[in-house]
Amino acid sequence: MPKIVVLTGAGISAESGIPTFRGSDGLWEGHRIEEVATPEGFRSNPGLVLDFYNQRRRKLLSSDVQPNAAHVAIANWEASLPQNDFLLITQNVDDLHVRAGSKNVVPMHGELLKARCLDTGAVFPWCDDMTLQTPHPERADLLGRLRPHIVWFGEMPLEMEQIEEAIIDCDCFVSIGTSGKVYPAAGFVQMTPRECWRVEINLDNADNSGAFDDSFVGRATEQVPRFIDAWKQRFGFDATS
Ligand code: BV8
Repeated sequence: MPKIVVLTGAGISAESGIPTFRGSDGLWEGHRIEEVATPEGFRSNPGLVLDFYNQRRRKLLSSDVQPNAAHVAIANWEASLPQNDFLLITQNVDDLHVRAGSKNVVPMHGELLKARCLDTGAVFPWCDDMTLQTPHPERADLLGRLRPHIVWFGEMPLEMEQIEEAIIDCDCFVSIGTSGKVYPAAGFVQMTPRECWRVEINLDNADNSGAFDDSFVGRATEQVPRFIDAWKQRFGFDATS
């Protein structure tokens, strides 16, 4: 049974109304990446960083942000396969893949709807705003000792061992909606075995497009279902399933 690894980036959530990172001249909702997505930025201005993530968390929790047809197509594809043959690695910190029904998901850059204790590293579900006055969920006497459970630049992404184990052994690696600019995710395609089918689905060329065998160019909601049909034909699966 083919082992499939899917890697997604901000492009797969774009049609759900979540802005991509490099869509608008590299600014991130009006901020430079260094000031809002690095440990240094958090240390020098924690209030600004907490507010940046509060804005994104509120937007994610608003009713106008829902999983789109690409998230759903991937979840249905996974559901049609044996459980251990499919791994979805996402660089996104939204929960749209899980809300669409995906099960085997690794959020390698963390999760917007989780908080982390600065002192113990403990992680908690988190849907509210987070400020410097926010009490610790387990220690009400501790204020402002939380950070977003997000992997910032210069920090080690999560579950790298599980990720690398899956990639070096997969028969199909498909990268969806990522500019291929951020490592180590952008280097995953280079770690695939020689006989792996490497596919890129993107609105336009990414920095690492040359490393893929085939490209499906266009919006994820259109191209992901097209790709899955092509995968079913290539691996002899009934296209109607
Ligand atoms: C680390 C969380 C080491 C924050 C993010 C070489 C090797 C290793 C590291 C490095 C290296 N060179 C440099 C580094 C350091 C750095 C890095 O890669 N820098 C880049 C800028 C050069 N990497 C790191 O720091 C990583 N950590 O390496 O640790 C280490 C070792 C030992 C000990 C400690 C540490 C950590 C990186 C994680 C940073 N955090 N996110 C947050 O979300 O708030 S990264 C951030 O950018 C996002 O999470 C996202 O993952 C990432 C990339 O963005 P994309 O998802 O690709 O989005 P983008 O907007 O760029 O592109 C969207 C694409 O979609 C476009 O191509 C567009 O055309 C397409 N699209 C748009 N609409 C659609 C569409 N496609 C289809 N349909 C559509 N509708």
